[in-house]
Amino acid sequence: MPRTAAAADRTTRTALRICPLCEATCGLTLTIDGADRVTGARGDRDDVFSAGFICPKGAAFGELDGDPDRLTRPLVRRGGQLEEASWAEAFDAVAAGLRPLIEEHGSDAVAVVLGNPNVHTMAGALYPPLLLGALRTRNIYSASTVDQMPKHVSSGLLFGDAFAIPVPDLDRTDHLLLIGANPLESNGSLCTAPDFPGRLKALRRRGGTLTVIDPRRTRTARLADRHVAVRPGTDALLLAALVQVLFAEDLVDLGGLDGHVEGVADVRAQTADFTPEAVAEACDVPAEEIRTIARELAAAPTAAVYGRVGSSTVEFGTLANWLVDVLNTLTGNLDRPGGAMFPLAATARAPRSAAPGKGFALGRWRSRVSGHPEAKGEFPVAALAEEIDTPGDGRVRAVIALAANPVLSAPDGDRLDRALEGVDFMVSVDPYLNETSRHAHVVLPPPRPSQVPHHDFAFNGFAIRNQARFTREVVPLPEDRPDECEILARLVLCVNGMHGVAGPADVDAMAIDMTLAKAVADPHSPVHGRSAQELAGQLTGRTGAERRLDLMLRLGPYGDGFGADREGLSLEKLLAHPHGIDLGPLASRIPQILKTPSGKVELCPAPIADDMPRLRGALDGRPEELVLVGRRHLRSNNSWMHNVPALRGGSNRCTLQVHPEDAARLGVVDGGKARVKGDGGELLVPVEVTDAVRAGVVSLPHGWGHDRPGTRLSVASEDAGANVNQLLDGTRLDPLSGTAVLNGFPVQVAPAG
Ligand SMILES: Nc1nc2c(c(=O)[nH]1)N[C@H]1C(S)=C(S)[C@@H](COP(=O)(O)OP(=O)(O)OC[C@H]3O[C@@H](n4cnc5c(=O)[nH]c(N)nc54)[C@H](O)[C@@H]3O)O[C@H]1N2
Ligand SMILES: Nc1nc2c(c(=O)[nH]1)N[C@H]1C(S)=C(S)[C@@H](COP(=O)(O)OP(=O)(O)OC[C@H]3O[C@@H](n4cnc5c(=O)[nH]c(N)nc54)[C@H](O)[C@@H]3O)O[C@H]1N2
Ligand code: SF4
Ligand SMILES: [Mo]
Repeated sequence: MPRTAAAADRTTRTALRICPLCEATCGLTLTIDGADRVTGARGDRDDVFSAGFICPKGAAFGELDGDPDRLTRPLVRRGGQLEEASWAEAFDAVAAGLRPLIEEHGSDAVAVVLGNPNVHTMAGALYPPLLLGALRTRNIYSASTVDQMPKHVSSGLLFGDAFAIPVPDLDRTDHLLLIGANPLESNGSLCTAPDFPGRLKALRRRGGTLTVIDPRRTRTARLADRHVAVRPGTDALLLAALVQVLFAEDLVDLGGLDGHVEGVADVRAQTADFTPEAVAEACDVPAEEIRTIARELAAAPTAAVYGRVGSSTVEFGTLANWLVDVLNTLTGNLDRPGGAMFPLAATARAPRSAAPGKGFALGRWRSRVSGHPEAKGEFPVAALAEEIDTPGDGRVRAVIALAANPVLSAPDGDRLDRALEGVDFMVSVDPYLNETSRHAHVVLPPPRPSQVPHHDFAFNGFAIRNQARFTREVVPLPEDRPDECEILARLVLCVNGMHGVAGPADVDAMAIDMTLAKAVADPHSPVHGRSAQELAGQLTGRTGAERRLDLMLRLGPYGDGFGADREGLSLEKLLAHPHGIDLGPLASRIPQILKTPSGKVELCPAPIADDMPRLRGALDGRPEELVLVGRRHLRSNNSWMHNVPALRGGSNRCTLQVHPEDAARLGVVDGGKARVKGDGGELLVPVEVTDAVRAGVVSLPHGWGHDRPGTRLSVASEDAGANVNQLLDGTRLDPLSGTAVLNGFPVQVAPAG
C-alpha cells in the first residue's frame, strides 16, 4: 500500500451531520476514521436548535451507517432469484418492467407506497411529488394511514390546508395536555423539538403543568403532574366532554381569535350530550377529574393541547384530532405564544395576504374494492393487499415501494406478503433486503446516511422554533454509486418513458423551470417580471437537489428573493452557518394561514359533524374485555433498526405487557408465553407482567417479526419478535381518514402450551 494512503487511513476527523433517525433533527458531530468509517457521534453543542442533545439512536449513528447488511449494489430478479447487477442493468429492468404495464393497463395499475423514511431524506422530499406527477396513479399509499392522516384531515377541514398543523409552543407554554404521545421514548412527532424530555422538565421547573393521557404509565406519564390512564380508543369521548364543560361552565374565550372562527355554536350543539357523567364509564375516568382538567386548561395563562399516535391510529382518530384543536381554539390558545402555533419553515411558500382558499375536499374518488374514500389523495395502506389480490379491472399489477416496509408496518402482513409475491413487477428503493423488499424484482439501495447531504424539508414545518440547517455528506460517495436523489430522478424517467432519452439532471432542471416560471409570473413574488433563465443561472449548489433547495430557500419566507433582500436566506448563507440559523420563536399566522372557503377557522366542518353520531353511539357501547395498544422503545425505530447490535437487548424487546390482575385472570405468567388472538391472526409472544399498563389493556410494540425467509437481516432475524399487525385484518379503520386502528382493538390472550 502506498505510504500516503496508509497515512490517510489513520486520520481521524469530525464533521457535522443532522441526525435523520427521528423527528427531533438533532445536530450531530460525527467522528470519521480513515476515509469513510463513522466511529463516533456526539451532540453538536453549537447547533442552534439541539444545543448538544443526543439520544442512544443518534449515538449509534456509526453502527447503523456501517451495518454490513446494507445493500451496496442493486439487486435484479433473474430466474426467480435476486442477484446483484449493475446500476444500468437495474434501471433498464425497471423501465422494462413498468412501461409496458402502464401502456397496457394505465397508470392506476401501478401502486406507489411511500414509507416513513421519506420524511427523513432530501430525496424523499424532492422526488416523490415528481414521480407521482409523472405517473398520475390513484393508487397512492403511505405510512400516513398508519399514523397521522387524521391530523391532516382535521387540519384540512379546520384551516383549509392539510399541512397547517399547529404544534405546542413547548418552550413558552404554561400548561401542556398531552394525549397518546410518549416523547420520552419517541422524541416527539409532529412536534419537532430536540431534547423534548429537557423541555418538559423545563416546563415543570418554570411552574407549568403537564397532564398526560395514556393507558400506560409511560416515562412521559411519570414526569407529569397528572396521569390519566384512559381506556384505549375513548379519547374522542373524553375530549368532547372537556369541550362540553368549557361551554357549560362558560369558560369559552376565543381571545385574539375572535372574528376569525365560525361554527362555535355548532360545536356547542354537537358536544352537548357528552357531559363528563355521560363519558366517564366509557373512558373509565371520573367525571370530576374531567371537569378539573377542563377548568385547569381554561384557567392556565397559556396552554397547549397536543395529541399523537395514541389518539390518531384509533377508531375515532379524526374526531380526536379535531377535538384537540377545538380545545386549543375555544381556550384562545390557538396561534398565540405559549399555545398551539403554526411553524413557518424556510422552504415553505412565502406567506400571502389573507384570502379565502379552496378548502379541503375528502372522498373525491374511492378505492376499487372496498370503496374507501381518498384522503389527501391517498387510499388506506391497510387496503393495499386487496387492491392487488382482488381480480378485476383496475387491479394493481405493479408496486413502487419507496422506503416502505408495509409487510410489517400495516395490518395483515401475511396477506400483503402473498399479494406482493403475485405482482407482475415491483421495485423497492431500500437499503435493506427485508420483509417487503424481498418481493421486489429490482431493489435499488440508497447510500449510507453519512454519504448524503441533509436538510429537513418536512420537519421544519412542524418545529417548535423556526430555524434552518443544512449539512453536506461527511463521507464521499463512490463515483459509480448514485445517491437517492439520482435513483428517484431515474425512476421518474422510467415511469414517464424518458429512460435512456433524458438524464436525472433534466428532471431537476424541469422542476426548477416549473417553479421559476410560476414565480416570475406571480405579481406577489419578489422575482415578478424577471427572467427565469437568468434566475436559474444564479442558483448555487453542486447537485440538482442542492440547487432546488437553494431555489426554495431564496423564494421562501426568509429568502433573499434573488437580491430583493441581501440579508435573506440562500444555500450559500446556510453553508456559511454550519450549526444552523435561528429564525426565531413561532409567530402568529392567523388569518394569513387560513385557506378555507370562508377565510376563517371552520370549527365544525360537515364531514366531522356527519361522523359525530358514531361517537354518540360509543356512549352506551359495552367496553371490550381486553384491548391491545402499541408502544415504542427509545432504542428502536419502527421496523428497520433491529439490525443494529448496539440498539438491541435490555428492555427493547417484543414482549406482551400484561397488568398483574389480567395476568392472574388469564393464567399467564411473567417470562412465560402467551397466545394472542385478533381478527387477523394469532401470535405466540413472551409475557411481561407489569402494572405500567392499565388493567384490561395489553401492549405489544410494532416493527417486529423478522422471521421471514429471503431477507438479509442477520442480526434482526436472530431474535425476530412477532408482528403485532398480524392481529389485524385491515378492516378496522377510522372512516374519515382511512387510518388503521392500531390501538385499542380487541384481543384474546391465553397461556401458550
Ligand atoms: N401496530 C403498529 N403499527 C405501526 C405503528 C404503530 O404504532 N403500531 N406505527 C406506524 C407508523 S407511525 C409508521 S410511520 C409506520 C412506518 O412504516 P414504514 O415506513 O413502512 O416502515 P419503517 O420501518 O419506518 O421503514 C421503512 C423502510 O425504509 C427503509 N429505509 C431506511 N432508511 C432509508 C433511506 O434513507 N432511504 C430509503 N429509500 N429507505 C430507507 C427501511 O429499510 C425500511 O424498509 O409504521 C406504522 N405501523
Ligand atoms: N424510539 C423511537 N422513536 C420514534 C419511533 C420509534 O419507533 N421509536 N417512531 C417514530 C414515528 S414514525 C412516530 S409516528 C413517532 C410517534 O410518536 P408518539 O406518538 O410519541 O409515539 P408512541 O410512543 O407510540 O406514543 C403513543 C402513546 O399512545 C398510547 N396510547 C395507545 N392507545 C391510546 C389511546 O387510545 N389513548 C391514549 N390517550 N393513548 C394511547 C401508548 O400507550 C403510547 O404511550 O415516533 C417516532 N419516533
Ligand atoms: S433524538 Fe432523534 S434526531 Fe436526536 S439523536 Fe436521537 S434519533 Fe437522532
Ligand atoms: Mo410514524
